[in-house]
Amino acid sequence: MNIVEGKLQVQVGKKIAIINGRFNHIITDRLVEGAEDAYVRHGGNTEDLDLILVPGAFEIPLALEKALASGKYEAVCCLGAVIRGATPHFDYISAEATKGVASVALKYGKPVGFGVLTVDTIEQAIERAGSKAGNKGAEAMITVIEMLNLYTEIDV
Ligand code: INI
Repeated sequence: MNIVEGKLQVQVGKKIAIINGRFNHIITDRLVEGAEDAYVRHGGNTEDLDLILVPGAFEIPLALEKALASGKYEAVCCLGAVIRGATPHFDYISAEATKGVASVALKYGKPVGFGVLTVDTIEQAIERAGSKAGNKGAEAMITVIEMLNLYTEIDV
C-alpha cells in the first residue's frame, strides 16, 4: 500500500498568512506565538509569514476570502478565541466563524487551518493557549504545513 501524506516541513518561498482576531487578545496573542514558533521550528522563514489582524472572530472569514483572492498566499492559518458569555452571542459568532472559514477554504481549495478556540470559560482558553492542553495556534499551523505538502503531492 502506498501511503500519501504531507511532510511537516515548510516549503521555502511559499507565503503563509496568519489571520488573528484581536478580541480576547490575551489568549489570541499566545495562539499567534504558538503558530509562529511552530512555523519557524518546521523550517519556515518569518519573511514568508504575514500576520493579518482583525477585530474578532466574526471578521475572520471575509479577511480569509480576501487574503486567498489576492493570490499572495499558499495557505492561511486562522486564529481567534470565542469565549461564552451570558448571552447567545457566542453561538452566533462561533457558528459564523466556523462555517465561514470552512466555506472559503472549499471555494479556494487551499490549506486553511482553524485555530479558533470556542470555549465556555477563560480557563479553558488559557489551557489551550500554551498551557496544559497545549497551544491550538501551534497545532493549526502544523496542520497547515502538513496539508500544504499533501496538496503539493496530490494536486495535478
Ligand atoms: N469576538 C471574538 O473573537 N471572541 C469573542 O468571544 C467575542 N464575543 O464574545 O463577543 C467576539 N465578538 C466580536 C465579534 O467577533 C466582532 O468583532 C464584532 O461583533 C464586530 O463585528
